[in-house]
Amino acid sequence: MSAPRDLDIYRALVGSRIAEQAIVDLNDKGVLHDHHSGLGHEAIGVGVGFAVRPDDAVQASHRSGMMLAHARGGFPLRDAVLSDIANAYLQFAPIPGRPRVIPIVGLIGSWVPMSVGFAMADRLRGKDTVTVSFFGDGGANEGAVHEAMNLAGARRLPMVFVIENNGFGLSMPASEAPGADALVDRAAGYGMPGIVVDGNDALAVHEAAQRAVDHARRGDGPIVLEARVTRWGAHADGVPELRTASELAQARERDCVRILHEDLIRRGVLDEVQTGAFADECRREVEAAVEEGLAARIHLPPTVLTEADAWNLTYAG
Ligand SMILES: Cc1ncc(C[n+]2csc(CCOP(=O)(O)OP(=O)(O)O)c2C)c(N)n1
Repeated sequence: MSAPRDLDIYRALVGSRIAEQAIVDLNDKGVLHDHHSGLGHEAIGVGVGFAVRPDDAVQASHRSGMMLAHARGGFPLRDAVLSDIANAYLQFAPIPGRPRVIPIVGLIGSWVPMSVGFAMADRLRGKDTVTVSFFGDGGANEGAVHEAMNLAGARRLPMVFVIENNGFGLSMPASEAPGADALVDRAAGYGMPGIVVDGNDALAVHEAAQRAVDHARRGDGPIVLEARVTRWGAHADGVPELRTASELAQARERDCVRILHEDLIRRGVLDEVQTGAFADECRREVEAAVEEGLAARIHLPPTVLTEADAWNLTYAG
């Protein structure tokens, strides 16, 4: 274990938490809409973000975009926050010097085949890069994901499939949706190995992600990383929370920030003064970014679609 790296991971985790909370607060106030909160998921994006190189192609899910972008470096908190607030989509802009990102699309799981295309293209170009694609336990049941994973297995592509298993696909509990007990067990069916990790433990995620990325990079083919985690809030705005208050409180007990904080304090890598300084720095950066983002925001009128609009927009012409 390297103490400086662990501190960097902690700092990225704290920054991601503060930024994510700021976006959630703006949603609660009705300033932003339709955010899929990543609160509780931060250790996955951060842990994986520290395991990849800038020239690796990474496709974040709708939960982990901000933390991944921030953790991969070259992407300060300001830009991560602006990308969520100012309709700027900076995370996906191919800016020189920034880590390579593959965008996602609105249909759950349908983005995964794109990442397989990236891996194939990189191989044809003779690169030694790895492609990482994130999706949830719900997404894991989509046909496009099965096809993508099968092709990656058949061609032995240098890919890591990260399943963020938060136990729910919107309102469908993972206990009811898949036929297998563990999603990672599916890896064998695609001809690849799989690793399961506690998605609330950032260092464990990082260590597992590093093993997975190294496996893919040395030519051993694709691999699955299933990270088990609990999301802290409802699926998204306007979707009722299905869990009881005590289930939610239980979910927050395995807080990834607290787990790493306690570990670093115990090992003498971090002290409370530094803890406060990290949080203050991140808070200042996020507050300034929120102010800047709101001022720069492109104010689109709220769209209320009628049934006729939906029909005409889908089928006209
Ligand atoms: C094909 C498709 N079906 C349904 C939806 C609506 N939808 C958006 S997010 C979501 C849940 C996806 O669950 P999961 O993949 O587990 O990710 P999570 O949101 O739990 O992180 C659903 C059903 C969609 N966007 N695309």
